Amino acid sequence: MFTLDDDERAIRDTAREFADEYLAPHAVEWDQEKHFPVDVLRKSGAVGLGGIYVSEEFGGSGLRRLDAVRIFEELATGCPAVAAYISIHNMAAWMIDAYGDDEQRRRWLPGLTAMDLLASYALTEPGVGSDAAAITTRAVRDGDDYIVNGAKQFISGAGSNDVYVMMVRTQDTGARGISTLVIPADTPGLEVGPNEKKMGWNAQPTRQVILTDARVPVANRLGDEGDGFRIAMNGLNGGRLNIAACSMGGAQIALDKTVPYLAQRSAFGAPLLNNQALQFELADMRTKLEAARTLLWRAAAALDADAPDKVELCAMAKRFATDSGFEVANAALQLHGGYGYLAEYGLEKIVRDLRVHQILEGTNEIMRLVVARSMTAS
Ligand code: FAD
Ligand code: 2MC
Repeated sequence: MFTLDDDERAIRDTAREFADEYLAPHAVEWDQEKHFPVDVLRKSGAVGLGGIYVSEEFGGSGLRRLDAVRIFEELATGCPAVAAYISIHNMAAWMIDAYGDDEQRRRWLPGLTAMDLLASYALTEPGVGSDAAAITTRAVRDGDDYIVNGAKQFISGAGSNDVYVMMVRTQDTGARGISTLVIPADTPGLEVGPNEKKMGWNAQPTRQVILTDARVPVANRLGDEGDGFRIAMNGLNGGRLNIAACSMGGAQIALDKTVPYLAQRSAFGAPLLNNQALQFELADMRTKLEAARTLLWRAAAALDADAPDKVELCAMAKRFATDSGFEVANAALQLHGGYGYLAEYGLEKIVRDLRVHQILEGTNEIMRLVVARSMTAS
């Protein structure tokens, strides 16, 4: 698992070349201007990044989760925020591939894998985040349609996307009363709120989505009524790995910038890099990233193998890699002194982007809850 073969290296290198050419040169500007680079997303679709683990039959790249985490790490070296949006899009596309019927897959996947269509994942609501089984957005059956009413909060890509993979309540039976609908963004009755002002992730929009008597065909439901929570959670297992990988990429590039910086910056008559305290800090940063990457690849392999412990391994990897990634990026900023705090050095942007990875796709407290439950369940 730890020595990449030629194919695996080629996949990883292609993602890095994409990041170097199309993401890194613009990342600071996109952050400052809150620009969502849809043209670049379309380019990423053209090189197979729109459906990384979607089956090839419907335009996907048919790769493994293990390939995906390597890809997202490389993409995030260019811009964690854009890489993370691509990861959410991939999660939504995979849910359609995994739980849709052939008609649904034919209808949505070619556009999604090419990234001609952009997808969002809509679970969270204004009053419901961690306790996802408590969602209240309601879909009531009316002939061949559902009438959907409610609101979704913090929806990444909303307002610039084409489809929502949305979790809605169809029965008052907790987790078992949730269904998943694919809702076109231009559905009458679906409106979006203003782009939220955020600490990071400025290169992708975050908006509230409000549904008022939105009519959605029953034919747009993935799986059966009541399958929605399971579909949402299975999507998130892979999503959590990808977000973890985005933390790795952001932190790795921050570390990569730090070593040459300390070598060329002098204080007290010598390069800062000569200072053993700082060398030890660098050693700890690298060790943290290697440990996190090792766990991440192990969890990705478990998901590929559908191993019985995949859920808790994905949660462990998400928690550990996003905490480690943030700590390493923040340490890199510190080692750049005052320059680390300046936007043009790119480090403060990475720190701001990585901070939210400890919150979304399941907070790191919820990841601990998932791991603890796996240890204490009878
Ligand atoms: P709460 O659930 O209210 O939690 C508040 C605090 O309490 C947290 O620290 C939490 O960890 C802690 N807590 C809660 N329950 C427990 C417990 N049992 N034990 C210990 N601690 C607990 N959601 C989507 O569906 N789609 C998206 O595209 C999306 N994108 C996002 C983008 C951004 C920029 C942000 C900030 C959020 C996004 N989210 C999205 C929402 C995100 O998943 C939620 O914010 C997250 O799941 C936490 O929910 P909450 O904000 O309601 O916090
Ligand atoms: N994978 C597969 N199945 C899962 C699962 C997972 N990760 N987590 C739970 N399930 C199943 C579970 O096995 C159970 O199945 P069954 O009924 O067959 O026994 C069912 O789902 C209900 O699970 P629980 O009994 O554990 O449900 P509970 O309500 O107690 O807790 C919890 C669930 C807290 C783990 C879940 O609500 C959760 O993950 N919350 C965090 C929400 C979240 O991650 N939001 C992210 C939004 S997306 C985002 O942020 C983006 C940026 C896109």
